[in-house]
Amino acid sequence: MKPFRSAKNALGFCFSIVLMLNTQAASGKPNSDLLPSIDQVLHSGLNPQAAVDAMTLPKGFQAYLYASEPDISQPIAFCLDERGRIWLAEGQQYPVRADGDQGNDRILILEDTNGDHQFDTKTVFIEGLNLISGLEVGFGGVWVGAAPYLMFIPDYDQNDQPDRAPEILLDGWDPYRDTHETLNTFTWGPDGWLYGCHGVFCPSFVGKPGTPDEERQRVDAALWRYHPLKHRFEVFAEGTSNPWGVDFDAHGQAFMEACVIPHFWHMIQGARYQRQGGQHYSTSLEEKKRVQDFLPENAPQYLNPFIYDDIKTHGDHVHWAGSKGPHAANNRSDEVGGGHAHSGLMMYQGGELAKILLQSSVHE
Ligand SMILES: [Ca+2]
Ligand SMILES: [Ca+2]
Repeated sequence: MKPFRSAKNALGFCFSIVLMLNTQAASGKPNSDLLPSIDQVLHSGLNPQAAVDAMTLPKGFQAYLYASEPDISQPIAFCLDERGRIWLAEGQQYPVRADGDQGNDRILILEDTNGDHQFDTKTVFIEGLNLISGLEVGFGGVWVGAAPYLMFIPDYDQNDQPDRAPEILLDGWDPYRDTHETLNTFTWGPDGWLYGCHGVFCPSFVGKPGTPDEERQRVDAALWRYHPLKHRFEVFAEGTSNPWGVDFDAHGQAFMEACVIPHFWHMIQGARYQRQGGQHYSTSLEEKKRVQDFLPENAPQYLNPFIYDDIKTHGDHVHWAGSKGPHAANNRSDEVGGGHAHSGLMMYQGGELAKILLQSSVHE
């Protein structure tokens, strides 16, 4: 495994917060003898290095602690540049956007200059961002999601400082409702477009600044993409729940993860997928007649005559299947949704392993 991949895994592990809620303490009531024992979370509360040491890895893999608190704080997104450096967004402002455009978020550049798999230099690229939720580097600068904006911060001279103020490319991303679902997981696709995810309970109406309401693109549970040169924006596929992870396999096929409902999805351009809630906005004419009353008055319509049904999950198991039924675990951890949230996905197809999926599962 390459060091950068190892670093990404280690850092991704640090992002996961393992917190076990004791239902007895939370409710103030004694445990019923009828209930099974509370989950034993063996590795909760470890310091970052101990947590990495406790990881169980596939054969041939190694994990290293690349960065942790107090050197970084509230990491909400990161990416790698062509030099193997990590660009990391600190989301201090989350979950509430500050009034105005000035917030407390910043972007750091972390570099391992001596090859020991730990960062040893840290550069502050920019401060004062507000509700940052995604970033990617490329085309001479940094692409930043900070609702209500998708921005580009140029660094053409590559001195690791912005050449000028951020340029607002798109606005209309909802900065108020469920801010953990807004634009995230910026990833370059094999077609050169910038891909990103968007969740289900914070509908956005996206367009270039000044775009009239009726011409804006509704984005609400979706995989979207933006062309960095032509500056075109579109929904790639609609549906799922709160996706926070997308990657492409060696054939260029997109895969996305989502929370609560089934977690793994093969994303096909123009397709429509099962939703956690709300109404589809990509509809057939017949469906449009049926859901018209539920759509906001200013919601643009996207008719697709070839929609016949929702595409379902491509995974063969789920981590959380609701609080009832044969897959409801022990009726304890699932009461707070343990195992139903995910943040980070990578398709790995190197070495002896033909194809594996690395996925972060967040327990709360
Ligand atoms: Ca180092
Ligand atoms: Ca610069």
